[in-house]
Amino acid sequence: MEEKKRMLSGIQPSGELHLGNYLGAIKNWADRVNDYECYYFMADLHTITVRQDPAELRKRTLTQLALYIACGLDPEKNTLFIQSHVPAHAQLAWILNCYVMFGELSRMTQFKDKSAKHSDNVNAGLFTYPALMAADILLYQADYVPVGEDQKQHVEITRDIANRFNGIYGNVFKMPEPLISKIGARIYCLASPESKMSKSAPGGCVFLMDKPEDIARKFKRAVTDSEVGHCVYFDKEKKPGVSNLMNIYSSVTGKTFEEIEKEFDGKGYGVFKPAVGEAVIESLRPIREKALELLADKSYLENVYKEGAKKASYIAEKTLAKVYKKVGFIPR
Ligand code: ATP
Ligand code: LTN
Repeated sequence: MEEKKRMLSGIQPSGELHLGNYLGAIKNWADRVNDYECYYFMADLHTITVRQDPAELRKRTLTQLALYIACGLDPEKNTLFIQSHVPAHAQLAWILNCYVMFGELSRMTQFKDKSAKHSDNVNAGLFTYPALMAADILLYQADYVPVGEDQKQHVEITRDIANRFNGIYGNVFKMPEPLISKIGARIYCLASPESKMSKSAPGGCVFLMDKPEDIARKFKRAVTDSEVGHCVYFDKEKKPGVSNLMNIYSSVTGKTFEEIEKEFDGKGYGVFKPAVGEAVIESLRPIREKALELLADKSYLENVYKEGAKKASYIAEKTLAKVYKKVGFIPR
């Protein structure tokens, strides 16, 4: 039997998971479980590039694990783990830091954005973040990395690092490919649809743990446009708000843009916006309920992340040992 391809991805527990994370990333992960060998983790090492409250970080990491499972990532079929539980991530990151160039790191848009946003704390970890992310991916010899569009540049630098390393030492790392879904790839903020939905703008952000009435309110207030007739059709340039809502509606219902245009023909935004809200509420309801149920059973979650760390470490340590040998470290 042919071996399954490997898939790996992570999200930082630096804030609560939101609809952008779900439609851009997690939903696609859950859909692929039968065809791939899957590894998903909470990227807690990455989060401290920005100052975190320790108790909050612990709580969010656990909530994120509960939400992964609630979104359909069955721990029996996927390896779910916490990044800091597998020391090989930090160990390989150090090595890869010595194979990535200052100039390459300076060109990363996430570094430019985050250093502008947190100008009081432009630490070295924020700068070398891509070396840690490359380690995350290369340790598992992942074939595919399912992420939202904003992470494509990080997967590309991972490939550059892998290529450079392989060029010197032979075939050590598999070349990973980003996997970006067409529909949910970029969900925009409901309050200012020119920028991506992000936890740092909570007003226009729908969190997976939001109560139904909060979700309804956020959609009713969603910014659209003042075009005469309030017609629902897709035009990203002229109608970013409506196009974003159509994208969300399509992602949660599976309906095509043509079907959506027909459904709301002549009905206006007053009908369209609450309908999108309702569809989102219904698709998130079981996720929120399941997550709350799981969070009430801490020992179950503990068991999941312990098992996950064991399985992940086994693979990660094999790659790390190979790398240590290649660069010339004496085995213990
Ligand atoms: P921040 O608010 O700090 O920018 P974030 O909300 O973007 O963080 P990340 O941890 O950076 O969250 O992203 C986790 C995953 O979700 C990544 O794969 C990312 O590409 C995807 N993602 C994040 N926001 C969106 C969005 N608005 N639309 C689609 N995918 C998204
Ligand atoms: N950088 C990503 C989170 C992340 C990741 C990874 C994603 C850390 N390591 C490895 C995929 C594979 C982010 O900020 N969304």
